[in-house]
Amino acid sequence: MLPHANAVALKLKALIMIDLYTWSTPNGRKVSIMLEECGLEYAAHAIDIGKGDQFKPDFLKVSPNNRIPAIVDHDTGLALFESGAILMYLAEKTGKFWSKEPKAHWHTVQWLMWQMGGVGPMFGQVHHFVKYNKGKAPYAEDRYLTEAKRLYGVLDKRLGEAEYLAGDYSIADMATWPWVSRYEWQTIDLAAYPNVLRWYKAIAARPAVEKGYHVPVRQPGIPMPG
Ligand SMILES: N[C@@H](CCC(=O)N[C@@H](CS)C(=O)NCC(=O)O)C(=O)O
Repeated sequence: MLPHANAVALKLKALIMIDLYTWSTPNGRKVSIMLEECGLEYAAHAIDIGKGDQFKPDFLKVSPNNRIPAIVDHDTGLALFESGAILMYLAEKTGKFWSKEPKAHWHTVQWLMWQMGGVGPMFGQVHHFVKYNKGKAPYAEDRYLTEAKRLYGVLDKRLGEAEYLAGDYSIADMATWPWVSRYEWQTIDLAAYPNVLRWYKAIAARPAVEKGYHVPVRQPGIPMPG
């Protein structure tokens, strides 16, 4: 490489503070939305989980659980997997979207854990059984859809009390919203959950959410109930 080109490449690398390894899924979008919300410089690397990219040795060095998303922060040298941990890390790094006021701080953690332990795994099972394997396991379809509807009810109740999960818009909303954006896959009518619908539309209208939604591959637009 020419010395000048070398210098340009080095400068570009310095600007790209964070490498994001991701795919167009709810867990991946949590992190691209947060990066966009924080205005951090990042490079998105597509890990096509349909083609098995998550099992490639280079990716496993960053994410030994063979799942997206994962990041490498060149500013600190830290590599991280697990979307909830990444959201907390980025919120702490930037001082954004995670209140330091104790009550709001712990409510953010509480709703983030609710998403990580409840919404993500349960809605994921709904996608597996109801969308992709319909008719093969009626018991599992019913079990996971019933649980998803229970979780939608909990979400609707909370959003009837507060504008966002922890009061102000936070990493807890960024973790939950991408899963709700798959409401069609879940055969869920958002009109049945009016507070969720209000919250869903408000978040969808944020420019950073629109940008983060299309990382790493441009998709048809954000699903929007009529
Ligand atoms: N708890 C993990 C779940 C990550 C996860 O399940 N990622 C999926 C895509 S949404 C994946 O990479 N799947 C690849 C596989 O199952 O091999 C997180 O929140 O980061």
